[in-house]
Amino acid sequence: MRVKRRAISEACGALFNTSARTRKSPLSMEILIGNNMVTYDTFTGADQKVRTIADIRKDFPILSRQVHGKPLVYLDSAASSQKPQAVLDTMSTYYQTYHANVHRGVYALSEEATAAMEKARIKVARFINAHKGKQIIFTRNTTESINLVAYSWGGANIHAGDLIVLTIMEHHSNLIPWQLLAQRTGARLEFIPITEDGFLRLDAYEQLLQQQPKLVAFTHMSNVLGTINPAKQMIAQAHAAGATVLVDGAQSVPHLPIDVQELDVDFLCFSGHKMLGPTGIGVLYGKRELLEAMPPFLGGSIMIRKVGLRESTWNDLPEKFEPGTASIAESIGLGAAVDYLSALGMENVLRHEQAITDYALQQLQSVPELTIYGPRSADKRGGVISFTLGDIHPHDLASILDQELGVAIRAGHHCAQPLMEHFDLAATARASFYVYTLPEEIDVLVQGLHKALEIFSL
Ligand code: 7TS
Repeated sequence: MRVKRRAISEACGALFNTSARTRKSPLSMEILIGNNMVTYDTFTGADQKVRTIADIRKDFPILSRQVHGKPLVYLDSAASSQKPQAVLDTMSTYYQTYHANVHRGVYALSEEATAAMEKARIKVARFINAHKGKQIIFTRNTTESINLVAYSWGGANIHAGDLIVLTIMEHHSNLIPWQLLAQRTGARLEFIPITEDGFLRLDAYEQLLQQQPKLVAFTHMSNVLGTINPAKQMIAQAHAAGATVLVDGAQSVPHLPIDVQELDVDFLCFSGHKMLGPTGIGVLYGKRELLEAMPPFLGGSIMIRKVGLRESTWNDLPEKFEPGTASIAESIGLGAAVDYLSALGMENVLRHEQAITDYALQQLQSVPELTIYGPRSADKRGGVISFTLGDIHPHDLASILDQELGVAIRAGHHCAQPLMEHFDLAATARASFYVYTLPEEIDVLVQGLHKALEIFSL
């Protein structure tokens, strides 16, 4: 199926004029964003140590491999990030030296494993400035965290006729659980629309709030458009209207400094695998009074206090929501990922990604027939760029980039079909960046897009 050409340029206009001023030639890898001088290839960590991106890349063994005989250019971190050696070593050490089940053994190995997992919980709590470790519920991923809230909190609090406000830019993981809840309860769903350049229509949001929704759930950062939504303001407005708020932080927690107390968010959901951690571990943060009042989601194992044949009582937080053997290695690995990101400093992570995104937006202007979706300047978006190239199907584009140049990008609907429909598209190509992304990799992407145009014009 071909991407529909119509509406692409109409909906999104021409390529962006980025706001950053280039100081020297791109090769010098320096630009200004706001008042801050940003270098593309060096990184001053939270500890004030200056690291080059080349140094950071040495921490990620996979980045030195080749694909189709070319150095790997990994531009799909929004789908899943790569892992530093520290995370791999931490998990391997656990398996090699102190693996045992947690929260049940009274012997040394089990106690060591339990202590390591609980330490990781505290690290995650500090990373997002949660008040207590017990507000961090370990799940498998963002999807499971949202389902937990929809099933448990939603089942207890949402009734027929209640309104749930979402946005049209949600990942399916922050849409389907609410559809299922609405089907079970008879609740109503309404959606905040977006502007042409991919911002939420806050005027429409205000109008929806006048209908006094019970819940507002939105993504902090769009995995398609890169738009960073004004979460703090939206949460305050929702609270003023009496709504509870869930924020899908799958794309924001890995890339922006997050302070749940400052945001005053009720629930925040995110995944370890997108923030340098392993797969199979996700987080639900919740306000304590909400989590304590919620009934269990899944039953069995250590989520109980006392079990009878016909009824049981529940454990305290966080165990009430963590039945079954935990993802022990994965939670400890997530703790190591949080250490790694904290040493870099999340302000610096954001700054690097804005610099790389800005560079990419500039360089992509050289590609004819390219249309980019989303906000027009790097300081209003995260490191995700979705685009279409003429009539070339994004899957063809992704295959050419992979086979010709070893570039990994994602193509498809990005689990955001309603958003695709809004733009009258079947699919887009998407490049996404992280702490290890080099400007030279953007150059290879641009080279690949020129090559694809050549191939398709034959
Ligand atoms: N929410 C957002 C905003 C996401 O980007 C994703 C995954 C999810 C939820 C679900 O995360 P999971 O860890 O439970 O799978 N996004 C993508 C993506 O953009 N490409 O692959 C996965």
